[in-house]
Amino acid sequence: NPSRADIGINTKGSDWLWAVFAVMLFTDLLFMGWMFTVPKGRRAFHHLAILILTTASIAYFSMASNLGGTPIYVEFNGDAQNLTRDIWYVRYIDWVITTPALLLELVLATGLPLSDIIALIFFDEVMIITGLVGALVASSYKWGYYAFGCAALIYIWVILLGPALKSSTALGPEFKKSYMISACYLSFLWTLYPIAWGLADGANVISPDSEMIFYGILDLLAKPVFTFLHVFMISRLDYTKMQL
Ligand code: RET
Repeated sequence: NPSRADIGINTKGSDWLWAVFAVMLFTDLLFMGWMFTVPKGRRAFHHLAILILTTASIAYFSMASNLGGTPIYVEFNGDAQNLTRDIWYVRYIDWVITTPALLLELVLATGLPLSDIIALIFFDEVMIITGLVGALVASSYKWGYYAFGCAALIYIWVILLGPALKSSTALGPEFKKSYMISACYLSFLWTLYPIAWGLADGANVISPDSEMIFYGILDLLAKPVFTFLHVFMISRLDYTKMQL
């Protein structure tokens, strides 16, 4: 199947990536402007959003320029047929920086104990790095890495639904409400990432172009849309209670 040997993205794919790049950069600049309107002690969540959107802008700049991917041999039905697929490793470099920052956006508004925050960040890193290594492995061992990554994501949910929910509840009903909205939104979106991985880097059943559209929509919802929703909601809360 020669189409499976296609690497890289076509012009349309690249136009889409430039569009995502533009949104990331534009919303990044909006956040910077917004940050200057709030007092210094209330800027932590803006800072996180800015580092998330800056990282995403650079990652999308790379992918739109057809950089940050590399052809990797892939197996079909256990046979090494000398076919390759472009693995976009720049995505994982983006995620290893931005996903811990997204989790911090969420839990720093809950007063979650530091020990739980450390565990959360560690499992997030396990999830992303196993995803990267799995994507670079040609044989079916890649699914072993994927399983470790999924287990780490499950542990993240356990912390979000257990201790983090408990801490936000202790801060008061308005904290609990905004936490629940952000946590449900984030948890739902994050389940779609391993599905995209399974279809793209894992089973190689969707083309890199379709992968760009799938992850691109997810990244827009998980980065600019999430950070704006979240920071708007928590700007109405009493920051002194968060013990930042
Ligand atoms: C991988 C593969 C290994 C198993 C799991 C994954 C989950 C990735 C997630 C990524 C989230 C990315 C975000 C990016 C920012 O916009 C690494 C795909 C579970 C949840 C939110």
